Amino acid sequence: MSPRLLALLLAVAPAAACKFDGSGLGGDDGPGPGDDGGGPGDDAAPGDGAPGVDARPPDAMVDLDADDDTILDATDNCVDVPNLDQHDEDADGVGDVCDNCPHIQNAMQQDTAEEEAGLAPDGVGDACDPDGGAINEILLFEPFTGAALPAGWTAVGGTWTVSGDALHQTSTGATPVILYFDDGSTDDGWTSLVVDTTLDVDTIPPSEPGNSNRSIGTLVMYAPGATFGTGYLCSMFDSLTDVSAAALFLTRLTDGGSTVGVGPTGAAFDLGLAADQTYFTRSRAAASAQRCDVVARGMSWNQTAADLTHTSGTFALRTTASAVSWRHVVVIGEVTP
Ligand SMILES: [Ca+2]
Ligand SMILES: [Ca+2]
Ligand SMILES: [Ca+2]
Ligand SMILES: [Ca+2]
Repeated sequence: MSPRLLALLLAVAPAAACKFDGSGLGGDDGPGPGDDGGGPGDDAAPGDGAPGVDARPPDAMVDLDADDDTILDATDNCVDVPNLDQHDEDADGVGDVCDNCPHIQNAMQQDTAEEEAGLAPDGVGDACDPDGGAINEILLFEPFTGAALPAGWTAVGGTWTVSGDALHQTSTGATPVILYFDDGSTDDGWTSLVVDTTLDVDTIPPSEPGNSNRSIGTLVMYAPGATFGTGYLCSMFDSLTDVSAAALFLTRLTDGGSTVGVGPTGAAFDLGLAADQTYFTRSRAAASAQRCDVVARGMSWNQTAADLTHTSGTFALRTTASAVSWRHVVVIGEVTP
């Protein structure tokens, strides 16, 4: 227990002891349970027969701060995991560090999706579990609470800053800009990676020559390259000059800036990509199947492709001609039992 907390407990001890008297609040007013005297004040030794209220026996003391983070259990949003900052990204009353879906409100923390498959709960809540038939794990939760890019993030073009509990990308030029994550881990035990983001579109510039297309996407299984790298791009795409071209694309990005479409060629969605809107996106890539969802729009695209040649665990955020703020990024890995 911290010295600060101990001091706090000692300061409140006389008031707490009164509760054991049972004869009234506000000092010692006569005989009562646990009271052996009748005089005011508190004597030090339990059961000593001296006037006054006996001190509480040590074994009756309750640890009011189970995780010793100086936030008492009664108000701690993670009772068993120290979290002095009490940050609660999704405002569901459960602190980030103990929330089994830190980005989706699920105050009940239900985790029963694995039951049907005869598996034990995997610690990923039903509200965000990509597959109850597999064992998943939240590999990374980045709420961007600091004042700078967290460790492991690298920009390829663009201006990226962190402030106000979000990551901001403010470049709106026609050239794609990328921010990728790589913590140096080479764990390839995962059969698929899921990347969830919640983002706010801040600005989409008016149509300009060479700047008519705008897109916001996530690259999964990303590997940096000489130009833009490789990976599967789940992207919301919109065009000011051709509304019918607005689409949700799943594309295989090849280094050199070109893409090989594996998404809905010719299938147009009215995406309505616009400023002042919030989107929740989920991108998923496995060795032979990819999926792209923009949940807020009820849109998704599945693709089976066998051309995946890299299994890097890294991922990236990518935009073209759009200023965007990401509230958080969550990466969930999956192991098929
Ligand atoms: Ca605590
Ligand atoms: Ca929460
Ligand atoms: Ca939650
Ligand atoms: Ca689960």
